[in-house]
Amino acid sequence: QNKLTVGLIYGGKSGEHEISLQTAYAVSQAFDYDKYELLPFYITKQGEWKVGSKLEGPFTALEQLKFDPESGNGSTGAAINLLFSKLSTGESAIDVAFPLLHGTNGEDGTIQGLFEMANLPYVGAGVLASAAGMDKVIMKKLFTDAGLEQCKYSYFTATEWERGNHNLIQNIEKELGYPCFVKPANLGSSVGISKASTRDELIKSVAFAFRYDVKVIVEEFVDAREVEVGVLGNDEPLASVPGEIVSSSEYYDYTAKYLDGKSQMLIPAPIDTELAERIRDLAVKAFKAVACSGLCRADFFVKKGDQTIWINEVNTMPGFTPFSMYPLLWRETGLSYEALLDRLIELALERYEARQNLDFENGVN
Ligand code: G1L
Repeated sequence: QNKLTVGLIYGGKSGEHEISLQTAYAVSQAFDYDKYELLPFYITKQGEWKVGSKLEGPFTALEQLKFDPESGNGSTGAAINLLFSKLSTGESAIDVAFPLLHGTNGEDGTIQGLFEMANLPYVGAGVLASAAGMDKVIMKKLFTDAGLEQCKYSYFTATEWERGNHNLIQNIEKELGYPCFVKPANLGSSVGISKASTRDELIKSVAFAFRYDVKVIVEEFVDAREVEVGVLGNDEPLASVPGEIVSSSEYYDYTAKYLDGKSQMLIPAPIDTELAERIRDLAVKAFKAVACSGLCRADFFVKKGDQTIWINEVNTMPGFTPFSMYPLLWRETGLSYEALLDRLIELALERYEARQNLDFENGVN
């Protein structure tokens, strides 16, 4: 038989454990089982790996993803042996890895590194882009280098702050002003973010953010619309139509989906074609700026007055249920959830092949 075995890896130690399980469930529903079979890998909240048995069809209940004691193998060793079987036996248990999780504590690129070591194709961004996309400061530096406009920001380490924060505070007040947003530099956690409107609040906000990372970034407040674009591809990535995130209540007469009750998605974004085209072009530039492959969601601010477009961030691991922004943007652009999964796997295999053919991959260099 010539079906591709997809290693679906989900769960994990991060706060997004449950979201990951729900996403893996939805992804399992959407695979074409004439073409693929699934080998599920579940990482518990404690970080243990469990491997299930091969699936010729989707999960039928969410509980199945954690495996019952009889059907799942609860040993991390067994799971890792399967993941590394290409190296140990020459025969690979999976043809392509599909990770649906953040790396440990948000420091990403880690799971991608594991696939590199196992010599496996994998869906989504590589080590470098995953790691760069997880660090707001590194990401912003790459955007600047690519000539993308963005908000003003300041950053410092815990050590620098403790050594003396007087100059840092003065600089923030002079360059950014109030209100400003204080965030842990690593994007892994959506926690630790707060808004500061006074010097007192700034000091409290910084202390709060330092609970989640040793590096903190402060961003100027931007009064803008939030517009997001899906990017898909490797060398020559394509951009989806843009979508807009709006705080609810003001808008209800668009075909909108609720995110969490507080905001909603407008797909496509109600903006004129010329602006949409400029944003799509910038989304591809942002993808390339972080050396991305596979996919990312590029998030922009569009300033309310002059419609200046600022890059906010790229997310190499965007929400990925059929009701999340990224898949919905592609659906609106003409690519169904099912077709999106096919394309992502195709891109994973293409990237792997292209890199396989390089001399250094074969030990020549
Ligand atoms: F593999 C992909 F396609 F690149 C991929 C990987 C991870 C897409 C989306 C995600 N998203 C996430 O892992 C999550 C943090 C939203 C949890 Cl499901």
